[in-house]
Amino acid sequence: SNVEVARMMLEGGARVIQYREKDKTGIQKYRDCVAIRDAMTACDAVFIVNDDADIAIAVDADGVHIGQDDMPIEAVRDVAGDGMIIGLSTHSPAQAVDAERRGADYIGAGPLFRTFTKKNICDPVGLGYLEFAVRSVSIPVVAIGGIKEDNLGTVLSHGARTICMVTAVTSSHDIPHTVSSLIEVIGSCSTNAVRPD
Ligand code: TZP
Ligand code: MG
Repeated sequence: SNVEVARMMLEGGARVIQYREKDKTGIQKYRDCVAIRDAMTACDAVFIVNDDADIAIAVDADGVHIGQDDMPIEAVRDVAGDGMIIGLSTHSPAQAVDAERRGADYIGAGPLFRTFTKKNICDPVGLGYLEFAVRSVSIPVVAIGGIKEDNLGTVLSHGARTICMVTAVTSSHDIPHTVSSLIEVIGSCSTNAVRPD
């Protein structure tokens, strides 16, 4: 279940988890999020809810994540307040700059590679865009889309400091071990800091 997977990710040391669920009802998502919120509070980890600002607020999540076709970020900010982290998916340099200007707390940059996790997704945006985003905005840039153990080094070498992985984690037969070894790779990458500051 979502809750079990989240617990195993926490066991492996994940510091941020986003709840992303497209097939459940509001009440099912709310119940999942209450349980995940509790598990994450116990670990002092950051909990972000995808799409549903109302659920994020109701369960006292740390943040909400929206996409380019969702409500404008200003409207989400009005509803969610200044204390809520708002993340915005971006797919181009113009969107990255715009997201920061409009008050995003972090951006997603991707999809970097082909992925089957998300429906109706644009073509891979390329590592050049990741590099642009890391150098050009001062908010965190979350690299996303088709990132696996075998291309993680490449993603890190293009400046990513924060990595989002779905398939690479959820398809594992030992999620805590997979998460902790991925974190070790990320932590040991010496090129993991290209921002000129
Ligand atoms: N947004 C851009 S790519 C993506 C989302 C939600 C899916 C990432 O999943 P995976 O399995 O790590 O490619
Ligand atoms: Mg969305």
